[in-house]
Amino acid sequence: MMRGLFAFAALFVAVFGKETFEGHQVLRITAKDDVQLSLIKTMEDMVEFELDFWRDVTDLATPVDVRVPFHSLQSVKVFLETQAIDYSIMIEDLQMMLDEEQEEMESAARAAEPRNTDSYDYARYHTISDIYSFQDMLVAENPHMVSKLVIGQSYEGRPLNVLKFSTGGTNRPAIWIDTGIHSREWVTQASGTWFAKKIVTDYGRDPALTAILDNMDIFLEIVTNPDGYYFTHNTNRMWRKTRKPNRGSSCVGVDPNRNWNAGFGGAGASGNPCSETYRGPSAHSESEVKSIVDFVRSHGNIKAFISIHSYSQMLLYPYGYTRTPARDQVELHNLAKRAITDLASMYGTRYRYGSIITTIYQASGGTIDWTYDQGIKYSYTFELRDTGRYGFILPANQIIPTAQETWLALMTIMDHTFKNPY
Ligand code: BHK
Ligand code: ZN
Repeated sequence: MMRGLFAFAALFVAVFGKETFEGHQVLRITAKDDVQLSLIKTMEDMVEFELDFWRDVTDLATPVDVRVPFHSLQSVKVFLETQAIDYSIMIEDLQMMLDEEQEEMESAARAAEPRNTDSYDYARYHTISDIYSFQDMLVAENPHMVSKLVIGQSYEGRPLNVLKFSTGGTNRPAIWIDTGIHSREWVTQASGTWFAKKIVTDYGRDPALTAILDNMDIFLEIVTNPDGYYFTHNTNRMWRKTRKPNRGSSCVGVDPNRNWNAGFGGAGASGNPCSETYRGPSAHSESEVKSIVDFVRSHGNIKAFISIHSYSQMLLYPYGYTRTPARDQVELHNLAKRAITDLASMYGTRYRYGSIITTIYQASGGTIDWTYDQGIKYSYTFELRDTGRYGFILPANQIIPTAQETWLALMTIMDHTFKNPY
């Protein structure tokens, strides 16, 4: 019966378009003790509730944020109240927030198409085709510094574009930055677009960036999960995973931050294709992941790898799959502290920092665990704004401030990488 209902819902969306979130609430749940923490954890297995954990169970200091569909609201609230678990309503009606976001995007889209990257509206969210055009304009405007590599294609056949910023040399030591591997984390692709423009603007003006680019290359993949990104614009704003169908299941997609060959299959990922943290049938099964793996291996000279997510305001380093501290833990920790201090200097935005497993939770198959084990010492993940007031639906007027403050932290990491060759 339940299964039939899901199938019907899926069919409805396939025929009539966009999934709506009317009456969905995002609840913030705060555990008082470990017993409550494990009770909240059991909610992950209540499949019929169709809960979407925006921020998963971490520790007593970090609240859990969960999107609850209208049909489950009563039951979930009764469950929490019965167990005397505290919660508050972070988002009253998710669809109302999405309508505002959509309205803002449409009013921006009615403006004239940008003819160059100066007239591109960095303070708005954009479709994938806008971002693809942006990339081509940036290359055309800066032929001596920017080129576009296509490192592969997504499951649905979209190009996996990587912008290469280089002032010469062959196979210089390089810095990798990716945004949007989780498609619904929209502020990350928007910030990535801003970073691209910032690099061409600051080269020759900012001495620190100029020195870096005179000696190293920067690779930037803005839309790292293009099928997911397209899907968030056209069908389901809350989509996180890839869009490859799973054999033997009606659920689609793999979590591309659990698909890497680093502790793959261990705790902190799911073997269930319907889970938001489904690891996939095998390591690197997703072409969006495998294309980066092949690129990193064939390049062979990447010295920093920075993978950008949202939200929670955290700067994380390996490991996620093991409690064994990274060999470079002390250096990574001190550099993270400097980076978040510089980030906070602009607008006072506060970040937490530390290893993945000690700061959030155990997660296996994650991106930067793999890159670190490949020998890329400066492997970091950012979780950008905010801490949950808006979560993934961060208002567009926060894009530029988010990108600006994050850029300070990126510069700190890139500068350290440049000055500490290994
Ligand atoms: C970050 C790095 C490595 C492993 C996990 C995480 C947290 C991240 C995730 O994959 O569960 C949370 C998230 O998407 C929100 O960006
Ligand atoms: Zn993410």
